[in-house]
Amino acid sequence: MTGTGVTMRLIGWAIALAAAGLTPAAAQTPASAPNQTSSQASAPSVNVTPPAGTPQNPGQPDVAQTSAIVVGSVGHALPTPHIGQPDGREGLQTQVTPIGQEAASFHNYWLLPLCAIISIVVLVLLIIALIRFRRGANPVPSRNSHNTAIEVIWTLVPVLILVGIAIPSIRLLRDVYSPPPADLTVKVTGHQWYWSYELPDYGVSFDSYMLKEKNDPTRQASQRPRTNADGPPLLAVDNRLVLPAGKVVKFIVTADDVIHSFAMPSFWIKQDANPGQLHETWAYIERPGVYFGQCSELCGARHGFMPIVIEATTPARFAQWVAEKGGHMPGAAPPAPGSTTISPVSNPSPAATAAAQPPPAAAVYAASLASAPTNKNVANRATQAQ
Ligand SMILES: [Cu+2]
Repeated sequence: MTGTGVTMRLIGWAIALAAAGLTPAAAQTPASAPNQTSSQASAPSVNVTPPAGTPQNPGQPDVAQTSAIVVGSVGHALPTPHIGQPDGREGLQTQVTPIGQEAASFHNYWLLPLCAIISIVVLVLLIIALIRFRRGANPVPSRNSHNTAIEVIWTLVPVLILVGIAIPSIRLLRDVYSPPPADLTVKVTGHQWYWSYELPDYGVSFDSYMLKEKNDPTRQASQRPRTNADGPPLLAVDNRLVLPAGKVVKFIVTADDVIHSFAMPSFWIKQDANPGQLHETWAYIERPGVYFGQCSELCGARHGFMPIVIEATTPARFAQWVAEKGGHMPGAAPPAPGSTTISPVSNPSPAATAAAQPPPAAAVYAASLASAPTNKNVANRATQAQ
């Protein structure tokens, strides 16, 4: 018995040591991620000079690896505090889609109070029963076995409560699963352990990796470290998905290895990404901003290190980002092979950098709030589409 216990303990230690050896180092090296080269090539890295003749990411613009990031430029907008990221508050994140607002209202102002009221009522009834009908106060027990009025009440009240929950709940489900016509489509693919995005109508596709901390021993010299301008630790990525605000975006979600989950808390999106299957979800992002999410399905050793960052911006800045990614607007001719795109990120000349300086993020944000379409716009469009 003792010998078996020692053997099992040794096996346990061996497994733990093997896992420790694999997880931080081997499993986190980009060698396990076949498309890291393309990610690095399209990511604006700092102080990296690839050796002469090194093939850059074919099919993507040849982005200068030595270029510095213009903080606030498209694809690098500054996150807004308390929006689109966890900030220590209890409860749900601020919702920036009509579906999210509907769901959050349902949760905050209907489900949660109802749960609280039911709990309190049941607790009070229990306390009354314990005190009033205790043995000491009732030496001769009651022989009642029926009370028609009470039986009708305790049947009807739960039925009414369930109907009261079901009506707004089914209405929410209907709204989630009857999206308005999409303005653009994004294919999202989960990989171990990064995301890739494809905008087929715009000729844009790229990979998105988490930015590691400066002092992270697993970070390679070619990998740009995270800064506060990128976002919170473990949530910032090298390549954000940039989308236009005020448009209906359809996400086609899949995976190429194991099950992942595409989750954006501030959009009310959590969609499993299954290999071999396409799932659809959608968002109407009401205002520009930087929104953070994570893979929400346990998908392996680095499950916690595949964040999602969506930057919603104005249509003009979205078009600029598409051009920087080597894409084209729908209907426009794709760029000629080998042509270089001028962009604030890929062209680090001082004049271009100065010209690319964006308006202050706060001003863009304030302007977007003033002109943000309301929930009704989407609802009307959905109604018209039916
Ligand atoms: Cu995952």
